Amino acid sequence: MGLTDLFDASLLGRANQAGLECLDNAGNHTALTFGAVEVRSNRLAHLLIRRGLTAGDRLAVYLPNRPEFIDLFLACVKTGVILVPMNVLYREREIRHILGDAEPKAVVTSALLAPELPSGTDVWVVEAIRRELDGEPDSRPVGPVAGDAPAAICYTSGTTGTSKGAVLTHDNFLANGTGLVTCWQITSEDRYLAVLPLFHVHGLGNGIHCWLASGCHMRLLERFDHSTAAAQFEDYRPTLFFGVPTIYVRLLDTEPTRAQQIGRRMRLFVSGSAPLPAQVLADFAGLFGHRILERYGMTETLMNISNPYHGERRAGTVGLPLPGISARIVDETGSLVATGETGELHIRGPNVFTGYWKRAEATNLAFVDGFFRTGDLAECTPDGYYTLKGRRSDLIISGGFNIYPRELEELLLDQPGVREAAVVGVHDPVRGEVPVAYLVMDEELDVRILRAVLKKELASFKMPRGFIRVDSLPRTALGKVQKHLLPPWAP
Ligand code: MLC
Ligand code: AMP
Repeated sequence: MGLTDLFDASLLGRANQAGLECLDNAGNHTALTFGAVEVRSNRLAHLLIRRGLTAGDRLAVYLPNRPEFIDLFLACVKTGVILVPMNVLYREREIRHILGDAEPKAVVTSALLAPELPSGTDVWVVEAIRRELDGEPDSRPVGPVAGDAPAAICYTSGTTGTSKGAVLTHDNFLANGTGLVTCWQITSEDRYLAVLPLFHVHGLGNGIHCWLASGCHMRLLERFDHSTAAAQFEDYRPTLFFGVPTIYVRLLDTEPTRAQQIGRRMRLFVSGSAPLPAQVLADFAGLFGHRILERYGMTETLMNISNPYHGERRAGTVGLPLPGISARIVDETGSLVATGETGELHIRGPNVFTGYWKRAEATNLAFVDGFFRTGDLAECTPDGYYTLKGRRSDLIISGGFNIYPRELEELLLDQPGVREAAVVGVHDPVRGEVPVAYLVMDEELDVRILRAVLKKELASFKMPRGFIRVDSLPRTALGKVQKHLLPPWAP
């Protein structure tokens, strides 16, 4: 069963119902029935075929949240073309890596973002494509796509610093979507306010799939804007919301009477992608009258573990394994740890990806006994609740976006005068963590020049907040940098 079979209950079964509303930053508004979503994606699917794409080809997308993103995702689902979403904050160096690796036939983008793409890329601009679509047929283009066919390649930073493409199949997304709809009791009565970027699995794998699998109504915003967030809740009156912890921290600024009113209409707030501090959970419950449901996932596995909808949503934990998912915690030797002890979390289930694109060795290393090695450390209570206890590898999560220190360190070492570099994550009350760079320099450090150079090479969320000059990096006898011994940084 491919994803269209799952989505048909909405795309065909609710064709005349209002399904989607999109609002961009300029205030433009698009309202579509499920039937219109079906037809728009069918036309685009025909256009892909006419332009020579067939099942298994890759097509990259470099777009913010807008209706064309959804059209493109569905057109790929219907034709078997593999979608390669790219973060719109990525700059040319980061994009070049993904395009070189995934080798897409083209990149679909907007007129505004097109100049960011490396020269020589086959670029399709949505504003230009739109004119051609009117001539395409409204009907479904090709036959069914098999469940084990790849649906998307989602890039995620590996410990090596360069990102790897996680190949996710139709079955992976299907298992994830149906599991979440069931466990979080999402129905066609829900109203889902979507603010997360569709280029990551939180917005795409959870948001879009829960919307289409349940047939609820979705309002899609171009992005989350904390200055207008409360007004969006008041205007749309959602019942369902997915966010990263930074978003919940931002929502704590809402005026109490407005927050209570918003809370009265809401059914469920879900948080994930980064740790939700227990204090934020408590403050949010006090303000909005809702206990946020925290869950845990990864690009490679989609969602794994979730606090229950009914039952205790336990602060600091990510809850219990979702249906069909096995979790285990092992020590350095691969043996299961005793209950309550910390070890590496392994996951097995229909949600787990098939491997990294064109990286057999990395894929081999990522699996053991059929389990995916998440790299996250965890412990489990006797009643089955999992708590994440950090990561085996270096990873900074800032506002829900991942930053691998190694990528920044390699880039810093390429700069003239930089002899050694270490990047660490420092606690930040809003973003969770922010990166800070420690540098051993040959020359005087001119932070302005360094910042200007890095700005061209890095997505904005990866830019170090501080650059600190040190005489040497603390190292172990074996030469490994001891990051915890670096001097503290204050903004
Ligand atoms: C943030 N920015 C964006 C953006 N989000 N730009 C374009 N599109 C977006 N979607 C940029 C801003 O322009 C700004 O850049 C900077 O980020 C901070 O913006 P802000 O307005 O101060 O935002 P803030 O209130 O702090 O909120 C940021 C945020 C964002 C929470 C909206 O970090 C975000 O969308 N995070 C979600 C990431 C996500 O979906 N992760 C899931 C990965 S999947 P500048 O240049 O001014 O600094 C995964 C698996 C799992 O992890 O378990 O889910
Ligand atoms: P990504 O590589 O973007 O898919 O990010 C996946 C990582 O995000 C996981 O390996 C975790 O380290 C982290 N993560 C996701 N959800 C949570 C959560 N609820 N609490 C803590 N960390 C999380």
